[in-house]
Amino acid sequence: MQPYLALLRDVMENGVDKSDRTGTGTRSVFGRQLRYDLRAGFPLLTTKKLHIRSILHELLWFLSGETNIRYLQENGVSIWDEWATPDGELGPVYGAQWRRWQGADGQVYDQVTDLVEGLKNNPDSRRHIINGWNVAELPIESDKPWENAAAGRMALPPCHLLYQFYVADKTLSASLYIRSNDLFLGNPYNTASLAFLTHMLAQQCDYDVGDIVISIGDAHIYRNHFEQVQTQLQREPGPLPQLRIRRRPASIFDYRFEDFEIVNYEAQPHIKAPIAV
Ligand code: DHF
Ligand code: TMP
Repeated sequence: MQPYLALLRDVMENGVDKSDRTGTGTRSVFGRQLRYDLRAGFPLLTTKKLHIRSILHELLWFLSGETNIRYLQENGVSIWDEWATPDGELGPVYGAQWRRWQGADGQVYDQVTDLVEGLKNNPDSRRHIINGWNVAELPIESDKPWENAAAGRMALPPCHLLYQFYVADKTLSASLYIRSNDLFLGNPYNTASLAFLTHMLAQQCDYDVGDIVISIGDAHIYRNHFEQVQTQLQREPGPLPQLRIRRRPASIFDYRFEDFEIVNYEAQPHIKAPIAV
């Protein structure tokens, strides 16, 4: 996780102080890339304990096509609570675009099913993509996420919006574009989530795992996270844990939370930080 810690340092030292939609204020840089070799271990932060439950349930929820936070709440995950309507709606966010992209032709497109088919049957393709940036459903009503969701639009435009996969030598790599990244809270979740998804797809297609590459547009640290970032930068990272998947589910949609086991995750204590809404 050295590239992550180096990026935090880069932003603190070279970033520009900016105002932002939430009124919190950030320090940010534009255009950075982080790369992790999944063969070297599972890229979970060791300088701060992460809530693996939240990360995994969120990913299973995306894959199910759900966009109501009910499933998350039933599983004790509260990471999307602040953005939803009182009914738990988030509008057509990730799950909707991944599984049910509504074409102008009236057709409904399941990008995840198509992706798995493509990875299996046409590995050399340069078109293994999942795109969350559906222009017709972006929020336009308001700066308040729940007001957009109530109007049937996305509560937030997708942050992790473009996934691309690559197969060479029977090894699967993944690349993700994140347009806006909260480096202290969001980025460690985004990295682990992409790593889980890459392992699952590789298992389904009988490939080994290769690299994950994360490209970030606006890479920022919120002003009210500066102290937490300094604490983290004083810590020494430890060895990475490993992922074990206990069985091979019938499809990419059949994974359950209990199928995943993270072994040897020895992280330093959690560091609390307020989230900007
Ligand atoms: N808004 C902002 N300002 N930053 C985000 O990272 C963000 N992420 C969203 C939605 N909106 C966002 C979705 N992902 C937490 C982490 C990721 C996330 C939402 C919330 C978070 O609060 N993490 C806490 C622990 C919470 C938990 O897992 O129960 C943390 O300390 O990591
Ligand atoms: P924005 O829509 O004004 O860019 O605000 C979204 C904020 O949420 C921004 O700080 C980035 C952060 N974020 C992540 O870093 N990762 C995520 O996965 C999500 C959903 C949000």
